[in-house]
Amino acid sequence: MSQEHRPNQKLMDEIIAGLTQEQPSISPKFFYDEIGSHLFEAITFLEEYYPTRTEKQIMMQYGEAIALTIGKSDVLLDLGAGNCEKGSALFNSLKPKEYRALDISKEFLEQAISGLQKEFPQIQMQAQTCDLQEELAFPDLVDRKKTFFYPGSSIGNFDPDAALRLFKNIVKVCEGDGGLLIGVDLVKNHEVLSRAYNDALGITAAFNKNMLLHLNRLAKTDFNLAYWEHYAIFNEQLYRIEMYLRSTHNQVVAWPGGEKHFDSGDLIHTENSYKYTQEKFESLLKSAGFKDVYSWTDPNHYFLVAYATA
Ligand code: AVI
Repeated sequence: MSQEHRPNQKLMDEIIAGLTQEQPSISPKFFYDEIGSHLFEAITFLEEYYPTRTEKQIMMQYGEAIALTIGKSDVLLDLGAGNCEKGSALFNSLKPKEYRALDISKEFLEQAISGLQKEFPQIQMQAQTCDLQEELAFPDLVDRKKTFFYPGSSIGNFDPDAALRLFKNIVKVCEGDGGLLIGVDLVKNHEVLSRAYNDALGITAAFNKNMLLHLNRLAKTDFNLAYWEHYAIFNEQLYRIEMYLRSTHNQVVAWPGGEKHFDSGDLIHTENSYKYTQEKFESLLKSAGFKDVYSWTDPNHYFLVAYATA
């Protein structure tokens, strides 16, 4: 039986607790079932969604300078590694002795690693399950120089307090050596931001709505996708894109042992995607305890790649 078909009481409780709040909200981690992961990959190819290709351009243009700044590292720890494509692109320049791929699901990582291991037999590779909301600890890597890698502006999906907690945790685990290489999306023209989350093809809408299918399987809810629509706006006060699912009808959603009424127009919050100015992001890294911060950006100043030393 796959993990998905085994009822997981903890996840069910988390989902129902989120749905029954006054402002219903579901964690963005529930986007990423198999279809959701493919839809996210499709998003990264959209003309409107500039972050992925802009980060790649920065990494290609400044790859050498970035590698020189980082210097030698024993272990490359890839946070939210997914298919390991971005992490493995650093192997030739950083030459790590060991690669540790971390993500919520180990199954997916192991597949990616087994292919990579043949190409890079000299690098010791390991997949590890990891929830970045929880405390990170690597007792087997004490005294080894660690480079953490967190690309794609995934940090934007944490609120700034949670981002600060994660950064402090990384500083602690680095034990005064190594650091963090991270990509983050910058504040920009609101039209550009809004278009990136409201693409004409409707892939982001499908990505958002697919979460309901995932919830139907995980929590046995009976969401009818025909009664929900994608809604994404830029919150100018909080510098974040907010994504919601909006009810298009008066309706009742039921699950074993409960139900909730939604009026037409009611919202379920599904994601925040924070955008930073370069100054704010660098000062967030410094306030977490990183010593020096080196930054690289693109000519439009759309995206930032930073290396912070622990
Ligand atoms: C994964 N994360 C950085 C994406 C973002 O831009 O916040 C997720 C996403 N949501 C809608 N489009 C992309």
